Amino acid sequence: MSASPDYSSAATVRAALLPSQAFIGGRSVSALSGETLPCIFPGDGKLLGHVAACDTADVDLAVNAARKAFEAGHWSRMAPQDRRKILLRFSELILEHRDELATLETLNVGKPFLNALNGDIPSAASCIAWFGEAIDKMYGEVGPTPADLTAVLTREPLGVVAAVVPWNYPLSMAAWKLGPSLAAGNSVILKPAEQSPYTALRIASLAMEAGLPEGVLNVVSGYGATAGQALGRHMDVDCVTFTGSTEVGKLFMRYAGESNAKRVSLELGGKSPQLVLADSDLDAAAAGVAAGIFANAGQVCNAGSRLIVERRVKDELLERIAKLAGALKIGDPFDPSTRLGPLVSKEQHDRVLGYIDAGLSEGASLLVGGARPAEQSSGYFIEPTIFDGVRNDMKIAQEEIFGPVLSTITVDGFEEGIAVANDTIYGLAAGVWTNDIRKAQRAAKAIRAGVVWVNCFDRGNMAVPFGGFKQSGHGRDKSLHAIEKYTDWKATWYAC
Ligand code: TXE
Repeated sequence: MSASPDYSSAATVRAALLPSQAFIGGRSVSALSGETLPCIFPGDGKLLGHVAACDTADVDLAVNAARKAFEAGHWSRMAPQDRRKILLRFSELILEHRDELATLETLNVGKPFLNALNGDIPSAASCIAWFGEAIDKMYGEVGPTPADLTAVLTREPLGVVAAVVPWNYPLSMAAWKLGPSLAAGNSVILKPAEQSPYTALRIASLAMEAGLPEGVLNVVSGYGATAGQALGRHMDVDCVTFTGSTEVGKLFMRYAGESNAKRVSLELGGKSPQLVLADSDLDAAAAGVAAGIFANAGQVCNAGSRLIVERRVKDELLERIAKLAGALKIGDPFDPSTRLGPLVSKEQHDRVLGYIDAGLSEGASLLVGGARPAEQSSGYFIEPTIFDGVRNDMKIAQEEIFGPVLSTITVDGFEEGIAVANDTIYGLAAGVWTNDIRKAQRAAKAIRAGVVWVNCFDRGNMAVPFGGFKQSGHGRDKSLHAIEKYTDWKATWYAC
């Protein structure tokens, strides 16, 4: 990186703080095989350190520890009021370690430090607190039965939950799974992505410090094909909750079918449309579209990666989005003025450049960006990129790029816009920009997606569910609906 400090040596200074072991049964442990995996700082591509590369044998240990803890009942049968206190303390400890966790997150994935500090970390803490607060306010049910019988419906934890999460929001995604599954009384094995294990490993000991009994939260760092697959195929895991690619989500359904028919919930990829109608406020739409594709360098499952715009305002809108893209400062993620950090890995960098090439060879026209920024000679940076003249059957309109690349498709009117918006295998999210209330409502009803934002994008809070239609998955994170993923209803009949 040009004229910027050498963060891999800064990281060496902090090396003592970098986690390196998995967390199983309440203890930090190396992988039984002694194998490790490397952690790289995406800002310069240099090695930070190594963490345990767990495989089937370590996963067995973690599942045994989790099962033992579940059966012991210290957590699973603890009064919800007491679980609440521990989760609230856990949330506080995350906040107390906010600087350290944000540093780990930025070192691992290269996102701007201020985003990690003010976004990812507090949002993970508030998620844990939200579910802690919720759990002692949820009631069972009594069935409508004849007078000689009483049927009591109770929500029971499932047992052992495996949470397999990605690298784009490592701690937040972990919290979305941990909050509701732990609150409901389950034992959990968290598998962070191989690119981003640090914060997951660090919070395991914070959870213990908060009072979580040993074995209730285990963290197995490792590769997907080994540790991830071992969890998916394990006969004693009751549920997998996954966020990641559609391809791997389908594998988890297969693993479940080939093992113990465990419950699987999936939050997968997307190709979210941003439908901008000619009557919209173009300044607001441009700001929403730019933020929707360039935030987190486009590595967002609900990134608004397909701009579908009415012809008569297309040029005007693109001019504004291009101006916003040009103003984004790219560079060192620890610099407070940086808005666009690097992509997470060399693999992801190559993949996104490959999509840019595909766009060019399929005949789309490159309006801005399209390459590594000239000033960044190392690290995995890509300029904010806008394609015009995209057809919806092109690769860059159909496949999830997961980088700062916007594909613009021009339409002649509302109906065509809706048809194009829905012409995708995905259905995670969508944005609609219009000042016509009727069109807004018609669009919101017609678009097949789990989340539709009207005249805004990527808004949310913990009380509102998030998840997709179609091949973007099933099951919902956040809100009380998330508890449904980690509990089963038990009907108990009493004869009177
Ligand atoms: O995801 P993977 P990758 C999309 C995005 C991105 C692409 C590839 O388009 O470009 O996926 O990213 C674990 N069995 N999303 O390869 O592989 C893996 O270790 C069991 C969208 O990083 O899906 C990690 O913990 N587990 C997404 C998790 O799956 C396996 C976020 C996610 O990794 C496995 C991330 C296997 N065979 C990527 N292979 C979103 N929805 O936000 C991998 N894993």
